[in-house]
Amino acid sequence: MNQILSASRAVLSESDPAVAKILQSEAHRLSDGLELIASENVASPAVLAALSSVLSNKYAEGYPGRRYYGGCEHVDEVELLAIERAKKLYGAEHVNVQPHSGAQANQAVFLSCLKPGDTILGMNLSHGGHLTHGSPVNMSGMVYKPEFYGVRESDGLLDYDEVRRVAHATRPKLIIAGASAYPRIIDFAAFRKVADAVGALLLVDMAHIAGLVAAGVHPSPVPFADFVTTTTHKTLRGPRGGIILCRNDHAKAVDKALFPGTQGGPLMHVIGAKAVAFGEALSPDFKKYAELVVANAKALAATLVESGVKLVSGGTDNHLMLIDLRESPLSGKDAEERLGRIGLTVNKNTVPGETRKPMVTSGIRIGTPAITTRGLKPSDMKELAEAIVCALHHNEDRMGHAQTLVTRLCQKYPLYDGVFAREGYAVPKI
Ligand code: DSN
Repeated sequence: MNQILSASRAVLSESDPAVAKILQSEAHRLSDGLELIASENVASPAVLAALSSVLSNKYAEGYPGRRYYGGCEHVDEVELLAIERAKKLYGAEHVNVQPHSGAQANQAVFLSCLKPGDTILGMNLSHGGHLTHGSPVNMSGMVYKPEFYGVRESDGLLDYDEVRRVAHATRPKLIIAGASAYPRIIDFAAFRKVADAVGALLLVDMAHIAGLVAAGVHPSPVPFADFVTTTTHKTLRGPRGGIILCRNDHAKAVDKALFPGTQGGPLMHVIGAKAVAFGEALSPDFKKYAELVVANAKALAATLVESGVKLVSGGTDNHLMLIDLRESPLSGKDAEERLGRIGLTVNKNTVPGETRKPMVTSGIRIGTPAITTRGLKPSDMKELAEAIVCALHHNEDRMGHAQTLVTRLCQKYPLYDGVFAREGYAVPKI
């Protein structure tokens, strides 16, 4: 399988050494460190093969059987296959697999059911929400009237009483559930109850947890929501992109809002890769993978807490945790930089009660989807936690030891079974 990677690299090395060199540097970066960004993963060689396929050449505006271009018979097949697999994966009535990203999936849902100026209610960005759920710097907060709910400062948990209170006070047309930095299970039934009480529609953006939902290790929002959006590249481990799931009564409006409402030609190679990823996610192996993502996160969180690290909400139920650095001399930015120096890639993140600027922050978000794909197990989390703790101690003497621990884990679990390491990184001279 990994020969696919070697073959495409060989082609590029010969035809464009400049780009090949950059790609190989990135392969180095990925191989020689551990990816802990909660929204990233390592797509399979089969997903990458579909991405670099002839499907990229095709224009196919429209939908299967109703295109504005000739020659769409095969891309129709692949889009229908992606739809059928996504429906099976999530038990959804209707699926649109064309969104280029999660942001565009959300935008299309808004266009399908809202008028400019309508009120939307989403999770506060600094409490773990998402930019596209009403932030004033995003189109969602400019075109619509955003209101927000958040987590309780005392325990870091979603405050469903506040959701209800704000919903009753502001009467939103659409309530948005879903987060990009929330480490606990989300109660979708509670959101449905609030939406029904105020006559709102419910959108769940499950981008972060889509793989966990597919594997049944996080409750599904599909029975409760009018619309569900997700990216396909996070815990779901597919290509970068988005999809929309909805009930049949919203299908026509959603499809129209996506194309021609907000997008032009669909990326057929990405849709092909989505079909591959959904096929992988339907396999029993994927269920084991998702269970291990959560087991690794729980083991890492428990060891960090034992070592005195403060986590928002005290732990995790899913694939991520948030280190709270409000009492540390290090900011989130400092911690991101120090962890980066020992090969641990993370992102700085705001925490509830944040006082620092968004480019500085008082938190670090850590996720286990990518390291689990790489092969790390709960028994490795002690070593990983030790490396993190050393780097966060603001003590230069311990950085060397931390680096040794990370290198040992990278060598124990080579990326793509070591295809990059085995073949070396040599590229022709430019
Ligand atoms: N930017 C993504 C994340 O890192 O969570 C969300 O879209």
